[in-house]
Amino acid sequence: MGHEPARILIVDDEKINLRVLADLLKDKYTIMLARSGEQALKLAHQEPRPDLILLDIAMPGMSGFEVIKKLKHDDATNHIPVIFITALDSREQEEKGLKLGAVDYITKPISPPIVKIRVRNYLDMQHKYKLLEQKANLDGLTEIPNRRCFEEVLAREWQRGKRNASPLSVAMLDIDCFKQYNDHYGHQTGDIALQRVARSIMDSLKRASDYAGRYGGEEFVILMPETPLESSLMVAERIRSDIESLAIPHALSSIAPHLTVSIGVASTRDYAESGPEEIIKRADQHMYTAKQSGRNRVFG
Ligand code: GH3
Ligand code: MG
Ligand code: MG
Ligand code: MG
Repeated sequence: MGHEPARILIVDDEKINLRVLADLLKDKYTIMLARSGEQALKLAHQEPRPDLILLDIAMPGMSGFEVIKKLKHDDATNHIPVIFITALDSREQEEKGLKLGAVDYITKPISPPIVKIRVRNYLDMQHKYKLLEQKANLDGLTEIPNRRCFEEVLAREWQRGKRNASPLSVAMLDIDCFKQYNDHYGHQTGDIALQRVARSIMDSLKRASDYAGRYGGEEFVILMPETPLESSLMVAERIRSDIESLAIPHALSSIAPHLTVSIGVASTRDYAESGPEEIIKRADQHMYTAKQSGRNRVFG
């Protein structure tokens, strides 16, 4: 999140309510305002997304309850904490609001200092949550996405490819003779080589939708949505040759005097007949074929 001020989306059909809340919070936060549920949903989807939403319930058109339902049903917005700020002060309404996933329920008239403190507390929590989420998704050594995160993205891209009937390709990369590399240069130098390989893979990817992760020890995986086999083979070849161009010395390699990798590539053929594990399996088999046919090459 850096040190940018947090963004708060305030939603209320009455201008005066928006003004009161905005005045209260504008010194410390970036404020976005919406006068209706429809407008709120639009702003919640805009990048950068709000870090917190203060949501009125009674509004003409879409009510706050409908807004939170939509936010919670959407992967892009369901992580954003929502606080209801409302004149509806019955227990049933409060229960309903919290059941729908709001983190808090504040009734009007508000107490400005208490609203300020609650907002700060939820933003602190949100910040910690984001840091933890980042840690859970990134590989500690190479700081690129880890296998767990990759598998989540793969599952999502698989569904999207299936929906749009668009091709999806996966490349599985394995460093050649890496055991000997560690034996000769030591584990720490091996770790540095892994970091350089990860960086090089990221640098070789040109499309924003391409996605790379560390799959295992010295294995990396690249996901290329909307990419047919021929193009993904070209990407894989660029990744391979970029890594070779790093010219990381490898005295004990049986392939070359520098570090090389073997890559297997697979593309979806039939979404109906298989799942995401199947494309990984094929990419892996092709990687072994690349190994068996001499290493330092792409097979697909
Ligand atoms: P091949 O060309 O067939 O892939 O041979 P290889 O030696 O690379 O394959 P093997 O699977 O036998 O060895 C993989 C090595 O990768 C062994 C392991 O010590 C090393 N390795 C795995 N994870 C790490 C890591 O995090 N850091 C370091 N330095 N080495 C690692
Ligand atoms: Mg209202
Ligand atoms: Mg391996
Ligand atoms: Mg290897």
